[in-house]
Amino acid sequence: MKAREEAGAAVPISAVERETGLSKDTLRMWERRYGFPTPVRDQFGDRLYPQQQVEKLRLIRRLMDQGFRPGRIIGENYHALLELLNGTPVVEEFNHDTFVADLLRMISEHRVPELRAALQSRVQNMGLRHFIVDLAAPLIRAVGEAWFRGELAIFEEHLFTEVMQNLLRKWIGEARNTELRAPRILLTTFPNEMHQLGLLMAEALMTMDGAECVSFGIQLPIADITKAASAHRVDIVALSFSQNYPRTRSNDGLIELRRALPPGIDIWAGGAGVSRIKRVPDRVAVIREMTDVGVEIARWRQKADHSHSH
Ligand code: B12
Repeated sequence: MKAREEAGAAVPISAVERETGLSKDTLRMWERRYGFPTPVRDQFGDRLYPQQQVEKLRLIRRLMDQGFRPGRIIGENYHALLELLNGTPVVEEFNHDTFVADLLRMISEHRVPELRAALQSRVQNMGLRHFIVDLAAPLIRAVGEAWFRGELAIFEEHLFTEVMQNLLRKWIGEARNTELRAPRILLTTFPNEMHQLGLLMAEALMTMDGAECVSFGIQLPIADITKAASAHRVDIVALSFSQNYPRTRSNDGLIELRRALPPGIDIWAGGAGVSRIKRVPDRVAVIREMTDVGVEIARWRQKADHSHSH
């Protein structure tokens, strides 16, 4: 039953052979060797291929006609294959894990200019948005883990953080060239939260989305956040909490800040320290994924437009 449900508009192997030009033998061999395609079975045990997989096979076939080896492209998702086929700037040689491993080596071998150049050229290649959403977080996490395992010394981790912060600030400056408009967002962390990379990454995305950011760096006391918010007439206060930040303190702090801020100012909280909390204080928005920053900004603008038109 399950197999049939999953199959949807699935087709037998002979139809796939006809539609894609890939032989039955090839299809079975790929399944064994690469783990794709993954046909379901009908009640007689024969293979049935979901339409989605047939579509992907069709793309793979077309790329093979252009000279790509199946082993190189079969693991890519549909979207990436489509990009390859359309000849968009090719990311095909790039592997996230290898890149992260290379960078860790540069850090531990103290090759700082090379580290800087590698990060810079990655951003040029994949664009700042992709870099932040897909690569910066796993990279930072890998550095944290290497440090935790004792593979990186504290000074090496500090230097990496410094390099990343300087680059992020430079990229934020460059992104600021676009025309900025509402919302105006205050960024900071609560006292005792010293981790700043998440905040800078969020600031970069917000700036790219055209929001006007006013960052106060880390550790602004709650009373001062309130004062700064009104002095700078911000629409949103955005805070970052690392994994390390005590839950009770973030919760109490958010409640206190919510009480102190005028109701018109929204509070956004992000970072590993809040993304898993179960009970979010009232009228505080938790942003669980970096990619949601754009969604939240769009939602805020929609809300603002709506209230203006009334
Ligand atoms: C660099 C670093 C430091 C530096 C920070 C310097 C600086 N200027 O930033 C220093 C050396 C100061 C430091 C100190 C400490 N650190 Co530290 N640190 C790190 C490291 C490597 C990166 C931290 C970071 O910036 N992360 C923030 C972002 C990148 O990660 P994130 O919280 O998952 O957030 C993601 C999203 O939620 C989003 N996001 C984050 N903020 C925001 C905000 C908004 C508004 C939005 C929309 C989204 C968003 O962006 C991220 C990407 O997806 C991490 C490793 C790690 N896994 O993060 C350890 C790590 C966080 N540190 C850790 C620890 C233990 C400490 C110390 C307690 C060590 C000590 N014994 O002194 C102290 C605590 C200091 C304090 N009171 O805050 C542990 C925490 C473990 C735990 N579960 O509690 C980690 C995980 C390392 C590890 N593997 O053990 N640290």
